[in-house]
This record gives sequence, C-alpha cells and structure tokens, in this order.
Amino acid sequence: MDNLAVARALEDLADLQELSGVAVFKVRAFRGAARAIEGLSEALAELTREGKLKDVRGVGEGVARRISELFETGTIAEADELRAKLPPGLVDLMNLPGVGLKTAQQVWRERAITTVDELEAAARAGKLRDLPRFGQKREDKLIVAIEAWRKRSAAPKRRPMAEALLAAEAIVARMLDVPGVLACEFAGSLRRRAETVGDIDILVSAADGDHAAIIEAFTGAPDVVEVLGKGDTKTSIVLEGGMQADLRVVPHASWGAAMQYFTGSKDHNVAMRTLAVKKKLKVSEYGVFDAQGAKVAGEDEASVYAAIGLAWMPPELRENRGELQAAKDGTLPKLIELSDVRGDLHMHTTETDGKSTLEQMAEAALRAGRSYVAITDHSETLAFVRGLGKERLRAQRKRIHEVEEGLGGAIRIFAGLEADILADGTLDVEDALPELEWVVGSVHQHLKMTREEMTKRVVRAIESGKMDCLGHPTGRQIGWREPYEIDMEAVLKAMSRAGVAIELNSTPSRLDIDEHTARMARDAGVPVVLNSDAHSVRELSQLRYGIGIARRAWLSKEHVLNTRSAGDLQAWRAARLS
Ligand code: DGT
Ligand code: CA
Ligand code: CA
Ligand code: ZN
Repeated sequence: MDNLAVARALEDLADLQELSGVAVFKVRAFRGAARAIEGLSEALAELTREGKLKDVRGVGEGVARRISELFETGTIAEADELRAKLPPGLVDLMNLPGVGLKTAQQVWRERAITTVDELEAAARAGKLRDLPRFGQKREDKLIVAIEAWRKRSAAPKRRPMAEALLAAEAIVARMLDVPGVLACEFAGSLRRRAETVGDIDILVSAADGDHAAIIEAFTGAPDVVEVLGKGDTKTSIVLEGGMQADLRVVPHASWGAAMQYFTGSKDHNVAMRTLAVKKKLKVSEYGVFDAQGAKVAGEDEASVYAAIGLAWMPPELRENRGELQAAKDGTLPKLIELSDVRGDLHMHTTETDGKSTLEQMAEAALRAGRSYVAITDHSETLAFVRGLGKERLRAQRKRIHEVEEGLGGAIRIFAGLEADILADGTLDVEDALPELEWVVGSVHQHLKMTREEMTKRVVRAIESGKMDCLGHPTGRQIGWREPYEIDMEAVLKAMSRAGVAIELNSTPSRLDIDEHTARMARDAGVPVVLNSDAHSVRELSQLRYGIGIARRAWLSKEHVLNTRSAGDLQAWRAARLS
C-alpha cells in the first residue's frame, strides 16, 4: 500500500464519518492528514514499521492508529462499519463530480436517492429541479457528468507517466545487458510523454537467430508477476503494481521504422501514411517501400520521415495536432529542454511539510545545475503542516541569506512563500509581503465550489498584485481527484492583464497545468513556470516529468519564465510591481 492509497483511505473514512453525521471537527483531522500524506516523500509503510508515524505533521494519535491498522489488516474497521450502515452506493454518489457530500445528503434525505442510477433517473425525469439550489440547468449538468463518469469507469486503468518511466528505464537498462542486444528503447505513449500510459512498449534490436536469452531476460525479471504471451518477436508481461509491458524484437535494419511505428501516436501514423500514399510510398514497421516494393528507408527514424519529405520531429509532438504540416513547412517549434531550465520556483523545507532542510535543498539544487531557487513553504492558514507566519518567515529569510553566503553565492535563493488563496480570493500573505521575493498563490482548501465562484476567487487573487505565479492551478490529482471547476480562459486573461505567471507543477500525480492549458497559456502570452514543488531533495528531479508536458504543449524556451536568468526574472517581477 503506497502513501496515496493511505491518503485515499483516510479521505474515505472522513467522507463516511461525515455522511453518518460525525461532528465536523473530528472529521477534519482525517482530511488534514490525508493532504499531508499526499505531499509526503517518505514511505508511510516504513515510518509505520519504525514507529515514527507521529513524527509526520498532521498525523496525531487517532490518525496514526488508523494508519497502523490499515497496514496490519488492509482496512479500517470503523470505515467498514460505517459503510455497512449507510445505503450502498451513497459513497459512489458523493464522489461524482458535481455532487459532493452536501448534495448526496440532500438527495438522500429529500428524495431517498442513494445510487448513481437513481440520481440519473431522477435528473432525467426532472424530479430534482425543485430542490433548494438545484433547477433545471443543474439537472442537465448532472446528466452530462454521470455520462462522463460511466465512460471513465469503463475505461481500463492508465498509470501516471512517472511510474511507467521509472519501470521502463529499469527494463531498458536490463535488456541492454543481454548479449546480442544491439539497441533497446521504449516507444509508445511513454516516449511521447503522455501524462498517463496504458502500457509500456519496449523495442529491442538484435541480430537474426535465436532470441531466447532476450525473451528470458524480459520475462524473468524479479518484478514480473505474470507472463501474458511469449513469442520469438513479441512478448508481454505484467509488472508488480499491475503495469503491462510489451517487448518486440526487431531486425536492426528496421530499427528506425519500428521506433517510428511503435512510438505512434496512432493518429500521427495514420496521417503520415496518408501523406506517404500521395508519394506512392508505403510505410510499415519494417520500413518505407516504393511502388515496386523496394525499401527506401528504415534504418533510423529521420530517414523514415525524410523519405516522405518531412523533418524528424520530437516524439512529444506526434499527436496529429499540426506537427506533420509544420515538419513539411520547416516550421517545427524548437522545444524547450531540461537544460534550458535555470531555476526552480516552488519547493518546501522542513519548516513546513518538506523532508529536507533549506541547506540540503539549496545544495541539491546547485548540484542539479540550477542557478536559482525560491523557497516557498506553506503559509499560516495551513496549520496542519505548520504553515509560516510573519515571524518564522522573517527567521527563514535570515537563514536563506546565511545559506546563500555559505555557498559562496553560487546559487541565488529567493525568499518565497506558497500563500494560500483563501475561499474569498484573498491571499494569506498580508504582513509578510514586502519581504518576499517570490510568491506562489495556491488553492488548497474549499475545493468544492461552483465554476463561477472558483473562477472569481482565483481571479481576485491574481488581481491582488500580491502573487507572482498561480500554483498547481486546477488542483487535480491524476487518477484520484478531478480538477476543480474553473474557467481557465478567464483565469489566463486575468493573468495576462495582471502580469502573473502560471505554474506547470511537475509532481507526478499533479502535472498541473496539463498540456492543453499550457498551450492555451502560450497562445495567451502568459509565461509558464516549470516547477518541481519538491518536498525533498530527491523530488527536485521531478522537473523531468513536467518538461515532457511542456514539450507536448509545443512550448519553447521563451515561453517558460524560469529559463531566464535570476536578474531577468527579477526584472520581470519588478515590471509588474512598478
Ligand atoms: P497507450 O499504451 O494506450 O498509452 O498508448 P500507445 O500510443 O502506447 O498505444 P499502444 O501501446 O496501443 O501502441 C503503441 C504504438 O503502436 C502506437 O502509439 C502506434 C502503434 N500502433 C498500434 N496500433 C496501431 C494501429 O492500428 N495503426 C497504426 N498506424 N499504429 C498503431
Ligand atoms: Ca503503450
Ligand atoms: Ca502496447
Ligand atoms: Zn501546494
């Protein structure tokens, strides 16, 4: 059981308690703990074994007991008991986007509705519109939301890119050690850095002949829990954690064609084949062939594209979103690279919910090649992570200068803050403001608002003049929490007017903003800030996940604010403040 699963179990418990009428103040502790655990970099399982659970901020006696129970028995008895007493289906109902706890309680009490099916039927029959705060518009929205939910729950489970990337890198390293392997890389949606991945596609090139040793290395690894099919050229496995990986062994002369074909996307390949047909060429995973069936390309990817009159393009662009035309016209963007990123403007330390000290974070960032960072611990409102008030911020600022000096000025450390955007859109920053050099404004609480309310709240924060960047702008947690309802177009407009930047948060479960919003930001002229939101030195490397999303959004260096020098960044900020 990983941290996210524990956090989810605690959230469930809180939901069940609240549905059952447990006092709100008792429930709050579990919700707070769930959020704190979400941002934790150490494995809870280990902390439990070591009896160190209560060292985690936000985890008190009651929460620690439930977590231990969860690890021992795989469940929380109280949650099971509460669930057994509640009508089945009510929890599903409550978790529907656009419903939530209050509405679930309302339709349960007023209309005896306890399942999604019943809710849908009632909405379609117009039987909800008379309820307080409902109306026909909300009924219609609910029907749309339920349809989307059904589609999602029927779809097979996709995994976060980061998880797939780590697994794939381990497989590739293993395969490259096998005698006879000439090349090995992963392809598919992972090579394109899609935010979630259905399965991992591994390609190996090897000399003709027996591939038994290669197949054996692939299927025999310790983290393989199931072998789905075993052939001489294609084999599939299931890894611990449920992720599937396919291996294909291809002839060396077809390496480029195979990489191109199996990288996809399917839409990109289909569009490409259409272009090829116009030139009387045929493209397959074996190569590019002319009308006589003679092979004209295939050894490397660039040759495959060149044969069709196209420039090679980075995998992140291959989604049939205009990249083929651009490759033909020679107008492909020069995509941002990780080495372009000079600073990291969102990270936490042991002062709040981070696991590494200020010094450790600064030193690690310096080692990673950053020339500046902003230390942005949480603000006072987030009491469950010991958010910083004015006095502690002042003390931290002093420490920052000491650490900066200690490192001989090799890295610039901005005194920052991740200020909470409160429910009314004010920022939790008031007194501390003049001393701060970088303010990330983020929504962490009161997520269940209407689209109008949430948009108004965030726009108000943007227009306050007190924040430099909007942190994790939609609050989503991939596979767990939907983005909150917000009008991104209106938010970007406000940012463009106010001179505020938008974050692309690289935490694997967030990747927030997503590629679509990042492209909208680019088109709206709003600078993107690529941040790690690291809560430990290890997590500083999370930027590698965010960069994939930035590239999928067609971002170049100039669209990303923290590719600029520290001086230029300060000048950008000064322009807004003047
Ligand atoms: P995923 O695994 O769902 O995240 O997405 P992909 O893109 O990795 O898809 P996958 O694993 O089914 O197939 C890998 C690549 O193989 C895909 O991106 C393109 C290529 N491919 C698969 N099926 C077809 C097909 O029917 N036609 C063409 N042109 N290419 C295909
Ligand atoms: Ca795949
Ligand atoms: Ca596949
Ligand atoms: Zn945050």
